[in-house]
This record gives sequence, structure tokens and C-alpha cells, in this order.
Amino acid sequence: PKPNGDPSAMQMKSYACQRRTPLKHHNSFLTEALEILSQNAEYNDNEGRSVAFRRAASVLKALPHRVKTIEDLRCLPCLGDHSQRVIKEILEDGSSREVESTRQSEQFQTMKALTGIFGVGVRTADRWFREGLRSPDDLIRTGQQLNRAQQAGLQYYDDLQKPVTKAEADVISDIVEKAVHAVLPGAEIQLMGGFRRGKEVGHDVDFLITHPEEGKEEGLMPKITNWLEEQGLLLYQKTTRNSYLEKMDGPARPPNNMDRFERCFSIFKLQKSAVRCKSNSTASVEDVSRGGENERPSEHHSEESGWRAVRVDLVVSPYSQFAFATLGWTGSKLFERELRRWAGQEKHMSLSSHALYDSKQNLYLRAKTEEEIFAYLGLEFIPPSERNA
Ligand code: TTP
Ligand code: MN
Ligand code: MN
Ligand code: MN
Repeated sequence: PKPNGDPSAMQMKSYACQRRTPLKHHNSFLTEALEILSQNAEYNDNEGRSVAFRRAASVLKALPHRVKTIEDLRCLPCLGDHSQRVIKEILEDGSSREVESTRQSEQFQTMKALTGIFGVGVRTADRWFREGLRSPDDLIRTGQQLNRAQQAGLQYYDDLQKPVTKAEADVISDIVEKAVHAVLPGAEIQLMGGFRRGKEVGHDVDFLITHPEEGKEEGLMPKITNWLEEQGLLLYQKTTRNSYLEKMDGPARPPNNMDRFERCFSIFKLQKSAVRCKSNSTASVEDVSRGGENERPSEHHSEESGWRAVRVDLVVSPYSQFAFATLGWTGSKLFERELRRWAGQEKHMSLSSHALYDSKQNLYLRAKTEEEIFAYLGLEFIPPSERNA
């Protein structure tokens, strides 16, 4: 029975993986505020608090209407006292003092700017903040020691700040497909991450690559990156080898959301002419792969050149793990996190981007499709476009 006695009242499920969350929703004026507090908690290394605010925001994203009064929040799960207080203040005054002062704070702005650099995480950014550094320019000015990723991050900072459009992602897809088929015919490539969920822009482009013949995918990544490098299409890449072993990654292993696929964090050099061509007809990769002119070693300004830098993530999965990898790399991050929490807490199962382990039956559950995995978990299938939790 619903607490308000209205049988037609929608019942909001408490795990994000039990709900449909579209990309566009009715409560951005509230979710953006809660996500500032979530991000700030993350900057302060308070994961529990960060997830609590993110879950609260996510519930509001799944509502089929705009929240108008505090009564609209009755019966909703995941809204703690703090989130309710913030929502109430926004409903009454139009904004929340805590959110606005967080947004304006020097720490928040610095952490946002510094973690916005490719290769810089919260820990490094926090250390730099405490040393008095405030901006990417400060890092250059004070000659900070930087690793290779961070150097690339600074060099292409402006480009990497700009959102990647779907049109750009489509051109990158053609390039990746051409590269993969050149080195391994029959391989399959799938666009993942935000673009698979229907986003129109992203911070990067994610791909999952496999081959129907198990084993053919082994050692594939270096071949792909070599091909791309020969074509002058890569500005940066770092490949990490597959380190997945079923025995080690089974129930004995502590949960960890980093997976162990062969993967590559890269920065592509994307010719702007290729994107223009693409929106007219189809670009040939020949248009795309000319690059070549010598770059200044310092900062790249894409307004002055014919290309821009784009972050691309490539992941190679064995065919037998492809469904799990697909589910794990579609996101959103909160949706993934909630799926794993559901599996563990409600089903005594352990879900990763590699496998699903059933602790009661002591066995791995095989799956060829995402639908089968939802079914094992006792969940209604949620299509990618409604996983925007
Ligand atoms: P992201 O590319 O970070 O996020 P996104 O594509 O949802 O959003 P954006 O538009 O900003 O790029 O990650 C994509 C998915 O990959 C995300 O659901 C989580 C998953 N993932 C892993 O499984 N392992 C990892 O190590 C990382 C970094 C991501
Ligand atoms: Mn709607
Ligand atoms: Mn992405
Ligand atoms: Mn990514």
C-alpha cells in the first residue's frame, strides 16, 4: 500500500538499475545542485557522501514530472536529510546557499580546473591545491614535475575541454573501424559510454572491440595503435595489458570497478575537414588520416590549425566476456555502481565487466547478451538510452 493511499502513485524503485532514467528529464535545476555537492565530496575524498548526493540526484532524474513542492518528495527513496534540505531551499528561494558557496569556493574551482586535466586525479590535484597552485597555467609556470599523460593533458588542454560531438564521434568510429579491420578482419567494434546511451556530446569516445573467434583478440591493441600511429592519427596513447584471470577475479577478490581488459587511453588527432565531409556524405579515411605538419611542443590551439585533439578509450574483450564488457562500458557510472550493488546485496552475486559469479551456486553464469545478464539478476531489461542514472 502506498503511504499516501493513492494506488496510481508511481512507485520509485530504490536502485538506479531498477529504474528507467532518460537523458533528458524534468529536474535539472535540482540535480545540477546536488551534483555540485556530490562532486565537492569527491574532491574531499568522501566517497560515501558523494554517492549519497549522486543517488539523490538520480532519483529526481527518473521522475516523470518537475518537482514543485516538498510534498512531491514524499515516498521517494535515497533522499537523505541533507539532500531534502537543499531541495527545499531551492524550491523556496530559487537557490541553495551551500551549493552556491561551494560553486564559488576557491577549492572547488581549483579542483575542477586541475582534475579537468587529462592524467590528473583528485589526489594530485589536492596536493597541488595545498601547495598554492590554482590553474593549469600555474603548473607550467612553476615547472611542476608531470608524467607523460599530464604533459599531453596540458598540451591539448583547450581541445580536451571542448565537448566531443556525435558527428566527431562518428568520424572517429570510422577511423577505429578501418584500423581494426586492417589488422584483424572479422573483428567487431561497438561504440560505448555516453554515446551508446544517446548523448549528443561527450568528454571522450569509448569503443569495445572483440572477435567472434575466442583468442583472436589477444595482443590486438598494439597492432591497432601501431596502425593508427603510422597514419599520424595518434597524439598520445598508453596501452595496458589484459590482466584478467577468472580464478583471481572471483569471489575472493575485493570488489574493484577498474576492469582488467587490454585497454588504451588515447588522444586522437582529428582533422576538422573530415567532420565537415562526414556531415555531407561519408568521409574517406584518406581525408582523415593526413596529418603530419610539425606541431609546437607547447600548447595546441585548434582554432589556428585544421585539427583538434579528442580523447578516445579503446577496450579489447574476449568474445566470451563481450556481453559483460558491453554492460560495464555503457554506463552511466552510477548505473554500473548500482548494478553491482544490486547483484551483491540483493542476489548474492558478484558482477564485473568480465563475469557474473553466483555465490550461492558457486558458479559463473555465462551470457551472450545484456538481456541475459539482466535476467540472471532478476531485473527488468533497461535499454542503454534509459541508463542515464
Ligand atoms: P566514461 O567515458 O568516463 O563516461 P561516459 O562515456 O559515460 O561519459 P562521457 O560522455 O563524459 O565520456 O566511462 C564510460 C564507461 O566506462 C563508464 O560507464 C564506466 C566504464 N569504465 C570502466 O568500466 N572501467 C574503467 O576503468 C573506466 C574509466 C570506465
Ligand atoms: Mn518525461
Ligand atoms: Mn565516455
Ligand atoms: Mn571513457
